[in-house]
Amino acid sequence: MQHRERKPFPADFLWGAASAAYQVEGAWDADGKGPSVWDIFTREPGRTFQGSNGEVAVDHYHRFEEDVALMAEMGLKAYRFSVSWPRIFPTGRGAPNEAGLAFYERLIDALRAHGIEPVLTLYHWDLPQALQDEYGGWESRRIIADFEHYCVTLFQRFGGKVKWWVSLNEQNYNLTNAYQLGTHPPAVQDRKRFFAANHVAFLANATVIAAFRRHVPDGHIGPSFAYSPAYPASCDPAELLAFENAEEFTNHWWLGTYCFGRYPRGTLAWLRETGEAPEIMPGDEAILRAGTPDFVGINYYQTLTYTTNALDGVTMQRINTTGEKGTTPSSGVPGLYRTLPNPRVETTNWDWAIDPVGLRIGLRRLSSRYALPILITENGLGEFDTLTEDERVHDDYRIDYLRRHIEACRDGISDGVQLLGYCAWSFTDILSWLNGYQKRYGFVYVDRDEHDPRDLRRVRKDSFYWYRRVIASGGVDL
Ligand code: BGP
Repeated sequence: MQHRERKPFPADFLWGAASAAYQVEGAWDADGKGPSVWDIFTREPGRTFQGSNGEVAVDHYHRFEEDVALMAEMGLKAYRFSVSWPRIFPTGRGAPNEAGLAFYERLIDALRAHGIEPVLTLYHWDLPQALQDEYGGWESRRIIADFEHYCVTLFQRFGGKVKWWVSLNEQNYNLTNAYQLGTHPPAVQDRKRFFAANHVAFLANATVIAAFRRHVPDGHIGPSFAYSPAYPASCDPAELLAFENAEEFTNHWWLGTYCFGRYPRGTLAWLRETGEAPEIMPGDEAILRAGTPDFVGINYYQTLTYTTNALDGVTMQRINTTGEKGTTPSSGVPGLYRTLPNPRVETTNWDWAIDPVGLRIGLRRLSSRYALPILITENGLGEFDTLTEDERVHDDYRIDYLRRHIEACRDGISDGVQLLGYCAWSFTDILSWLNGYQKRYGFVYVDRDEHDPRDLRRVRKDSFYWYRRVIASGGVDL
């Protein structure tokens, strides 16, 4: 579609930036916080890039006022952050830790004092270790009640001040890493257990959305989904079919279940054939149907291109976590699909396709199929940055990436997509789960590396000033 005149961004568009507790806060055992699965996992040798962890991270826990002041200077309209469950319930349940709640209250109040809308993520992967030990975390239905208790505690405490909520962050990506690739805790490689844990996560997600309606009736809630729209490698019908398989299995398996409250039938039939389907108990579908979201949150970084994969073909492979370009292997599911590099698009040093048109395509696919508003909860460029001697970071490559993706948002809006906002990933530099501190995303540089937290000084990058102009002009001055 080529429009003679494109629509503007809406006046109340949420121009934002995002983060996650484990990646920014540090203070891993401060003020009564219990250990999360990531606190323990990162101590095991070989799990993360150069053994990096979030014990200090960028010390946002102690420096949030400075960070919020930078957000205000930038003119940010929204800030998406996550609450660390073990900060609130050190062992996952029981009586809340008031010091943990008080920290988030101070953060929320500081944001609101500057007119910045808080977007609160309930779960961004830092499960209390106690629940992993006690009943296997997401593998047990017992987590549903504990997760609901934790979420309702936050709804009751913050529901009057926070109107935008994200339920689970990237259930698809997190659990794929945790139960297929073995690269997130609990580092299992078992597809049957993967689909079982994923089913429990769906039930937990729907349960808290239903609870949210009772506690925060004027709020909005939805999951954040890691959306990599699928492309076929060619117009060969066999490759078209592989692409359809990928779009169904890697995207609509989750989005369809969230939005319609039932599993896509074809996908479920295939998993029954392979013996990997989750056990769906009487009443489960009613729970799923009663907890559908107000919006679809998407984390968009790249498209993926697919070709056919034989029944004895390639399996899932781990991603590039070093920044050595061209080291990502083909990854897939035998009998369904496997990935290929897309020769038509550039890639980052971590081999992620840079594809703003893919964002527009993805927005339209979801908008047409699910007829819900969409909130971009993450989009950004992870790259090496250089701090110059005169304390600058000339990240023109990041500006270029963001500009083209924001253009794609405007195209999507012009195509009829109801886009609520855009949260760039990330505000400050942060810990990348598996890639350490060298893969940077922020508008604000933080002076530290994998081994040395140095002084954690904040330095505004060129992209900081650029995004400030974008926001001030309502997305006109790109
Ligand atoms: C998403 C996560 C974020 C963030 C981002 C960038 O999957 O929700 O927490 O980490 O991806 O990924 P990475 O850090 O691997 O480059």
